[in-house]
Amino acid sequence: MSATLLERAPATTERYIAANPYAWPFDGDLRPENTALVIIDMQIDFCGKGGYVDAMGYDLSLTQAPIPHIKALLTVMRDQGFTIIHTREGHRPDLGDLPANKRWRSRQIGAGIGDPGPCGRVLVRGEPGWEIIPELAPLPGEIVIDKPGKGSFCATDLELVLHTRGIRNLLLTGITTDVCVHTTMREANDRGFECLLVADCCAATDRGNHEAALKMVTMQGGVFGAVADSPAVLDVLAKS
Ligand code: C5J
Repeated sequence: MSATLLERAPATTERYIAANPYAWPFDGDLRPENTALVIIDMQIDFCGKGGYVDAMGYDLSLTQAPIPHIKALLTVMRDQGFTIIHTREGHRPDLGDLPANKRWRSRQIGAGIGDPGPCGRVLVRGEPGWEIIPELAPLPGEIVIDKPGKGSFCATDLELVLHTRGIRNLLLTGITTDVCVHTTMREANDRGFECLLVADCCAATDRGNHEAALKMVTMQGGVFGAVADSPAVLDVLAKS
């Protein structure tokens, strides 16, 4: 992102969310016009019975835990006219965008991407397991980004969509904290976006990894942005 988006004229009313390690966003310019809620990979494959994460043997209660918190934030941010962006990790049915090493690794752990499973072919676009869970289903008109990798910017039009809408701030939610959420946050931060990771709206397949991912963000004065819980966000939004 060009420096000009960060250097825009300051908002007439500054608003800050209590966050770690700094009150977010850095300049208090928090408005529906310049801010998006990004909900990453809340798909059956990552938090539903019979999906990819279940097939790998991880505890689904971990990746299901953020669902009500995301729902609450989504409801308020929809009502207030913020941009809502959903992402889905998945591959073309012909697997032409699935690197051989990604497929090989997934087969090592018994959840071969592209192979048949209880929710259809694992992580393949159009299959039941690839769908976003009904509780968080996109509304007509909301942006849905299909991505073949962990980051939301690689091989997608997300950056163009954000620039076109004048979005500068991103609230990041979804699963998993240490993989797709973190990769997206790092990619966004390097592009100049101001990022907030909403901790209780994220989860990993391992509790320690979730905690470590949160801590990483807060180093160096907020090396990738800042971390807050959803009540702190809702508190500020309630005052608007
Ligand atoms: C993973 C994701 N963990 N959505 N994907 O493979 O984080």
